[in-house]
Amino acid sequence: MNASDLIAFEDEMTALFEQGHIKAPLHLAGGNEENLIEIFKEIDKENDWVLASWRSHYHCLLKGVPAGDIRNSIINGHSISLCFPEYKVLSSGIVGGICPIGVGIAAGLKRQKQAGKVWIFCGDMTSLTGIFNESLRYSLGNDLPIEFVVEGNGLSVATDTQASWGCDYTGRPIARGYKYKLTKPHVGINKWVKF
Ligand SMILES: Cc1ncc(C[n+]2csc(CCOP(=O)(O)OP(=O)(O)O)c2C)c(N)n1
Ligand SMILES: [Mg+2]
Repeated sequence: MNASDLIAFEDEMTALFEQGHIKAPLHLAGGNEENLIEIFKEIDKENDWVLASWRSHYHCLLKGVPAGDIRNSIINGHSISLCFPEYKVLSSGIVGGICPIGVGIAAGLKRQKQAGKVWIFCGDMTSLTGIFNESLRYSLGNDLPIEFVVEGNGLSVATDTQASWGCDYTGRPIARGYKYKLTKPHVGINKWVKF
């Protein structure tokens, strides 16, 4: 999957949404294609788990979930929490919801001496919540096979993260991260759709 493939998928979802085929929240990505492609080069498709947020279409595609399966799940209203456990992909629409789930999976992998690790992808605002920080500290303290990747678009919906929190984890050594300018609205396609 290259950047054009990812963008083409989001364009297709935009069209389906506009035509009223997706009767549920849709969080499109855009502007972070190359960042994710780089990070996914490090991910073991077979053994690693990828846990993402409400904006997870790209993550699913890059992990190897067939585009048709993702499309069907989105049409069925699950864009906000796409889960494909058979491909070791989980996501949640709850801010920080994936963090403790990822810690549990990582603890299980370590205890059972299984291959692979857990990748947690979450937004910059999520990285400032208690649940993220507890999960990160516990993982570091217990040397769990887990990586936290902060996806820094600088926004929490429409609130400037740095201006409201006075800090930002993106790129700090404690958690990895990348910065990008989201080219899409937080949710939806900036148009009213009549169902
Ligand atoms: C527990 C909880 N509180 C509030 C929300 C509403 N909410 C959805 S996305 C979001 C902002 C998240 O910002 P960030 O973590 O930076 O993610 P981004 O969408 O920018 O990638 C909020 C507050 C939610 N989904 N879950
Ligand atoms: Mg954000």
